[in-house]
Amino acid sequence: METEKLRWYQDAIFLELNVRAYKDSNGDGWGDLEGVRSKVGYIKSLGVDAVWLQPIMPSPLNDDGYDVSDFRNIFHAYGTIDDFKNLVEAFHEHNIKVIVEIIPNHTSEEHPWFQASRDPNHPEYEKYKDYYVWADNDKGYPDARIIFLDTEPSNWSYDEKRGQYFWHRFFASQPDLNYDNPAVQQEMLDIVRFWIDLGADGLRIDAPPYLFEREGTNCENLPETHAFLKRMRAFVDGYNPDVLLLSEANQWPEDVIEYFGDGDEMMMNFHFPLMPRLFMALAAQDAEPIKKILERTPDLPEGCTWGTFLRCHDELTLEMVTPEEREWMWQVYAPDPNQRRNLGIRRRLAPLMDGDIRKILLMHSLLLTMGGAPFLYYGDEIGMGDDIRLFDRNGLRTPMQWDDSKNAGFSDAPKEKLYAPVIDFGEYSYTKVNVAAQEADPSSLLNQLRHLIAVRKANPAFARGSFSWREFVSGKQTVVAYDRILDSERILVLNNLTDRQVTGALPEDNGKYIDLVTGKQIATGELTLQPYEFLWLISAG
Ligand code: OTU
Repeated sequence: METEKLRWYQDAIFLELNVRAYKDSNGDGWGDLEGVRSKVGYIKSLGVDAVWLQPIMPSPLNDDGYDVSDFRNIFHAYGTIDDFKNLVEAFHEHNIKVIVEIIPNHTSEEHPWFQASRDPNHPEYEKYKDYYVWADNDKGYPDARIIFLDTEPSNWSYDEKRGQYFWHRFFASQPDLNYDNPAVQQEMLDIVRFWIDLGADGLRIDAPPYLFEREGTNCENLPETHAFLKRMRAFVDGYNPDVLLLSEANQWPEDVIEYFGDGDEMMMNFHFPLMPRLFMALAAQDAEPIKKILERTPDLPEGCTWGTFLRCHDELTLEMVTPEEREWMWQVYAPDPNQRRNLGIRRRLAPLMDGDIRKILLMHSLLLTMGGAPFLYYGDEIGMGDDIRLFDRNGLRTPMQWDDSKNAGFSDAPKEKLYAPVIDFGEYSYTKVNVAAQEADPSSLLNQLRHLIAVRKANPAFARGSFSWREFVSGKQTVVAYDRILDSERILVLNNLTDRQVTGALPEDNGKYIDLVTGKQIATGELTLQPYEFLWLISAG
């Protein structure tokens, strides 16, 4: 792979976090930018290179900030624009980049544009009347699927004031912007510039497949949408070419590849098809699903990379699997129907792994060594649990568990003022699962992950070496085995997907190996992996 023109994000490890959930600095029960700033040292200690802040703009929070009511300001409980600048400065002092969320597809219904657009008596109606997608009936674009299946009966909703229907791919409180209107396109480019000017090193472009609508199509991945995204890229390249455009197109590999263009569109996209297959492979104790999807994954243009992840703030989406695979995944990982949401599973990583630290680490071994830029989700590094009694995906977004003091050290506010309850029950209670306890324990998940991240960073072959499959047990795929090779660095990775010991043969061709995680020397020949054990072995010549 090309190493000369390596861009900062191609090697980076990212942490996704929700400001609301991280640390409350002023005792109002809500996390805020100052709170995050007080934790920059902790974030640095994880070894991450970049932080993705989930939406921080003003919003009625019907979709947790993905329903923006003002693209040029900060949600009141999180602080001010100055707090944002201070936070960016603090991250930059620690050499950590900051990614801000841009939601181009829709706004909140409370956005002034929509308020003007829906009301013919509004003084600015003429200016904004075509900012959204309006129609006289709800018959248009019948081939577009409904994404939020659990709550939305239709992609159209009727607006009394305007006397027309408006189009929305997500909640009805999130009307879609009309990209056929050049003014809307320009607004979005201006908003991109606004956040770059404030110091953002990258922008996560939310839900890009849905920007345009065309009759007779499913209204996803349209050529017009790609044309606009290319325009955004050209603008960013001209304005500040170091800024990362990270797109979130939840699509099959052959459709996602279009979002990279010829290296002239988005620089990174999440690998949505790979993610569920990591969980499938573990449950099936068979590497086949991973192999198949990587075979279907095209090479990327230069300067581009995949964002890889295990979990995020959304449900573990099963949109990019077959209906049969989805049924099976639900049975295995979401036996309680209440754990299911839309076409996915609303659970965190640790509970999905039955709290088994061996399985949690094994999944991170896959995440950190298969290539791409890995994303961690806040709290998963200590094995936080979820609270499925909370509505929608909120159970995955509970306060960060810092220690075993009041409110898990998240906030000084009275318990009832917290934006969401701290997890205070069961095996994931903050009294048992928290940062302070794990800091003190060298064998904790937190400390083991820190070590794995450090090893991954010290060996660039993990990020950008060539990838080739190896066989460990003849004729069987119970161990995910592959080589990562970069120049003279040659690493063999073995991941035992099973709950049993597996004996196989280490290839003799490389002489001896060093275990990168323990530093121990390993002889070639027969080797037994313990249940869920993984090894990162570098050839020592
Ligand atoms: C994204 O979601 C965000 O991550 C969600 O938190 C928002 O609710 C949503 O946009 C609306 O702004 O559109 O192309 O399948 O991947 O809902 C992907 C689950 C999206 C998510 C999907 C997603």
